[in-house]
Amino acid sequence: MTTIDTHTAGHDHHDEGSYLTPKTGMIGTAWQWATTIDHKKIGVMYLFAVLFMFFLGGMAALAVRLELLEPTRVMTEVVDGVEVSTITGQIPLWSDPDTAEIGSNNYNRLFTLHGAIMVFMFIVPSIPASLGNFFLPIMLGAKDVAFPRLNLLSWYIYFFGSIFGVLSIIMGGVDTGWTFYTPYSTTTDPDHWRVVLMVLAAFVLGFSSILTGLNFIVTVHKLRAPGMGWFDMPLFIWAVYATSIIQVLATPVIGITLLLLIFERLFHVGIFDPSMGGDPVLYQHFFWFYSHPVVYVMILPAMGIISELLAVHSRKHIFGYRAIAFSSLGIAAVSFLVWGHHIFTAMGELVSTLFSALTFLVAIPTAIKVFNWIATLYKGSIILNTPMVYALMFLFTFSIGGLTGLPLGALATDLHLHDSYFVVAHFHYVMMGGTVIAMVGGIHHWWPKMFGKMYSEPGALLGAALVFIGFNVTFFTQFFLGLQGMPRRYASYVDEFQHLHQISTYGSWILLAGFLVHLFVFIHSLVAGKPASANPWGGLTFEWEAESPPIEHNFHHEPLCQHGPYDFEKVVPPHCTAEEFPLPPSPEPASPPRTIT
Ligand code: HEM
Ligand SMILES: [Cu+2]
Repeated sequence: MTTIDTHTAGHDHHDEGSYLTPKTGMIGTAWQWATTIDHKKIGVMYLFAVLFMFFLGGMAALAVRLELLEPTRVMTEVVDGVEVSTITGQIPLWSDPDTAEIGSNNYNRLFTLHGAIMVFMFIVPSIPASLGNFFLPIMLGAKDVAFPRLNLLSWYIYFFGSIFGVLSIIMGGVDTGWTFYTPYSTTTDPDHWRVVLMVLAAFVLGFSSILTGLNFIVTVHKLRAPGMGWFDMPLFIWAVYATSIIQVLATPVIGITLLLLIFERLFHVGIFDPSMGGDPVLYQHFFWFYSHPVVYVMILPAMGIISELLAVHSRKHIFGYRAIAFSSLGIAAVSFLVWGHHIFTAMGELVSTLFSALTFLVAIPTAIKVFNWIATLYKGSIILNTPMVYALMFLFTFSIGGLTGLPLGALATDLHLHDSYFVVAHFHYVMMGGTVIAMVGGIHHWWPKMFGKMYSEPGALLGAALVFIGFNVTFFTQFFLGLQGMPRRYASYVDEFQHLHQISTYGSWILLAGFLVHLFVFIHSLVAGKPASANPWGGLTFEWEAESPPIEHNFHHEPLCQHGPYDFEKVVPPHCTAEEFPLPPSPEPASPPRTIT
C-alpha cells in the first residue's frame, strides 16, 4: 500500500505529534478529550468505559459464584413445640434466618445486575465502539468516521445511559433478571424507580448503538481509500459492517418494547400484563426479536478480530476471503429469523418447529468461518505470541459455545435444558469464550498501535493461560450442572450439585487472577513499556502504515490501496524489511487436473 503524495498543498501532517500528545495543561487536555471529535480518542474513552463495566459486572458475577459455593437453605424445625429457622451453608452472605426471603431477593438483584451490566453496558458496545471506532477509519485509510460529531454524541449518550444504570444499582438494583420479563417487571417494587431507571438505561444505550452503527455504515460506503474496493477491505471491516446493519435495524425494536414496559408500569395501561388484558408472551417476542440478533452484534466483531489475528500471526493469506466476508452478512440476515428459540416453552409446536429449523441455518455461515480459519492456519508460519494464543483459544471455546447451541435449538432437548445451567454455560462460552476472548486478543494485537508501547510477552502469556484454565473450569462444569437439572437463577440447591458449584466458583477465582495479571501487564506497559515500532507484527492493513501511536489525522499523506489486506506472499510489510518478515512461499497453485489416459 504505497502512499501517493496527493496531499502536499496545505495538507502535510509531517510535524503533527501523536493523537495522545497533550496540547495544553491538565485541564486543557481534559477538555480536549471531553470535546474531541477524533475517532481514536473516542475509541479509547469507550475502551476504558466498557472495561470498567466489565469489572463491575465481573464483581457481581464473583459475588454470585461466592453465594453458590454453599447450598444456602433455610431449615425450619420444631424444638420444644417452637418452630426454629436456621440457615444451612457456611456463607449465608446476606441472609437473615428470620427473614430468609431477603437473601434470595438479594441474589436475584445480583445476577440481574451482572447480566444487565454485562449485556447493555459492556458487551454490546465492547468491540464496535472501542476497537471498531479506533481502527475502522484507519483500516479504510480515512482520517475519521463520516460523522465525527455524531460519534461524540453517541459516546455521551452511552455515558449518560450508563449513569442511569449505575443510579439504579446505587438505589438497590433490580431483581427482574436482565430480560425484564413482564408482568413481574411491571409489578415488582411498585414504589420504586430503580426498575424504570434500569430499563431507561437500556433504552438510552440503544441510541448510542444505533448512531455508532449508522456512522460505520456510511464510513464504509463513503470513506474507503482510493483503490480500495469492497473485496480489498480487511475482514474486520466486513464484520463491523454487518454488525452495524443489525444495530440499526434491530435496536429500535428493543427501544419501543422497553418504552411500552415503562408506559405500562407508570400509567397502568394493559400491554403485557394479563390482569390488564395484556399479553406477557408478546413482550417475550418483542424482547427476543432484538436480543437474538444482538448476540451477533456481540460475536460478529469478535469474528472479525479473529480473521485479522490468524492471518497476521500465521503470515498466511486468509482462506476463502469472500466466503468469510459474505458469511458475516449471511449471519446478520439469518439472525433476524430465529428469535423464537428463546421461548420454545411459551409457543405452540408448529411455530417452534419452524424456529428450530431456522436456528440450524445459523450454523452454516458460522461453520464456514471456523473451517476457513482452520484452513488459514494450515501450513502457516504460526507465531505463538499472545494475540495468536488468544485466537487459538477462541477457536476452542467458541466452537464449544456454538456446538452446545445445537441441543438448545432442537425442541426435544431444549425442553429439558431450558432455564438450566446448560443454558448459562452455553451463552458464557459464546459471549465470554467468544467475544471477551477475541477482544482480549484484539487488545493485545492492537495495543502497540494504540498506545505506542510494547507489553511483557511472558506476563501476557501467563495471563492468557490463567484466563483459559479459569474460564473452562468455571463454565464447563456448568454444562453438567444443567444436564443434571440445576435450574438457573436459584440462590440455593440440593446437596448433589455442591461439588460442581464449588469447582465452578474456584474456576472464577482463577479467571479473576488471569485478568488481574493482564491488567498489571498493561499498566506496566504504559508506565515502563518499550516503545513500539510502527509495525511490530508485520501486518499489511493500513493501521500498520500509520505511526505507533497514530498522528491526529492518522496518516501523513492519503494512503492508496494497491493490494489485498492479506497478500503476505507478495508484499513486504510497511515499515519492515524482507529480512524481518521474509515473504512466505506463495500458496502452491492448484495442481492441473490429471488426465486419465
Ligand atoms: C467474568 C466471569 C463471569 C462469571 C463468573 C459469570 C457467572 C455467571 C453466573 C453464575 C450466572 C448465573 C446466575 C444464575 O442464573 O443464578 C450468570 C448469569 C449471566 N451472565 Fe455471567 N458470568 C461471567 C461473565 C459474563 C459475561 C462476560 C457476560 C456477558 C457479556 C455474562 C452475562 C450473563 C448473563 C446475561 C446472565 C443471565 C443473568 C440473568 O439470569 O438474568 N456473564 N453469570
Ligand atoms: Cu438466540
